[in-house]
Amino acid sequence: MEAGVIINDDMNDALSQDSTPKFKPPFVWSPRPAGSTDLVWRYPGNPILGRRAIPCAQAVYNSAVVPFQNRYAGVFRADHMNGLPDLHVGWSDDGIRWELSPEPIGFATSDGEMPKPAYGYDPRVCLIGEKYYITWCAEYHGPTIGLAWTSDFKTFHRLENAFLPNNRNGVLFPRKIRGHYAMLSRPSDGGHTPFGEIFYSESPDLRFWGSHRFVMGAGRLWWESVKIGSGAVPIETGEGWLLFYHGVRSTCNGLVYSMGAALLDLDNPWKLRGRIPGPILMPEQDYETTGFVPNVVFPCAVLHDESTGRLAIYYGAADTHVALAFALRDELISELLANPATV
Ligand code: BMA
Repeated sequence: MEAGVIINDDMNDALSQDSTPKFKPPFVWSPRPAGSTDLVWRYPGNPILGRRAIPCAQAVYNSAVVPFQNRYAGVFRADHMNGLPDLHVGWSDDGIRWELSPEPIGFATSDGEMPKPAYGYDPRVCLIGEKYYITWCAEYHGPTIGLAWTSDFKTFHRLENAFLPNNRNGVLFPRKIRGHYAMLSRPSDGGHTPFGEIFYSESPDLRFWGSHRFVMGAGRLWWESVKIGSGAVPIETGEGWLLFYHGVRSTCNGLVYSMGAALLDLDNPWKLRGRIPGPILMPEQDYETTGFVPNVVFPCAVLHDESTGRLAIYYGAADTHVALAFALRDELISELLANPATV
């Protein structure tokens, strides 16, 4: 086992097949380093995946993982040697050492009108009821939100794309809200979008989406002044939905992607309750500042141990690696409540 990591076995006792969270595998955790006051701290063994993690890919990053039965399963972004990204399934016993399928996911669809996207990237995985839903950036005359479900991480059933192009960063909520499925997304352009705000949409059936509401826009502070986009599936807390997102600033050397946290109202999630003014993680380590795209941290998944409030954050680093960081739910919530949203 890598240094600094505590695998917490007691959790297994308290959990039944259908309890939430479904931590049958041990929760991965590394305590805050001595002397640090950071709200979010990194796994000392970072990065956990990177260049040539599978032979067909030159980088693996921006990926999403969930506990599944006794292990972890994930959907990973792999940038292939032909330059195009695609999605691959991965498995892990400890959430750190991953085995990735060398073959991209083949999405099953009976609808001949649904073309296979030329590329797919930035997956998120959300458990709703008994099904694991995958949202990702799928190509359809530009980037849009692809949607599929699986119950075994072997067969993936493709649904209709959620929105018209161009849209990115589709993130589902883990339960229905006001009787509807709910999703955050970020309308975009077809390139390196110079704008970006988070919107909320709802659907009765995961096919038809509407009731679109503005949630939050680029911030007043530099670190997120160009654009923002949702990161991980929101975490339900007594105070609201805890959302990890990315915020982007512009510099003389290009864009810089950092990580932020916001609190959304539980019943009306387009109402922003709190927003931590500064980034909670900025590119700093070599694997974040150096890579295919330097200076990027891009959260796509967070594991939550409800009983301890421990959070394990999976994020893409420099469009090259998957890295892991940790935080405590209650510390973030206190900080968010101390910073009520004004915009
Ligand atoms: C965004 C997305 C992400 C990527 C980021 C930084 O527009 O394409 O996949 O990590 O840019 O390059």
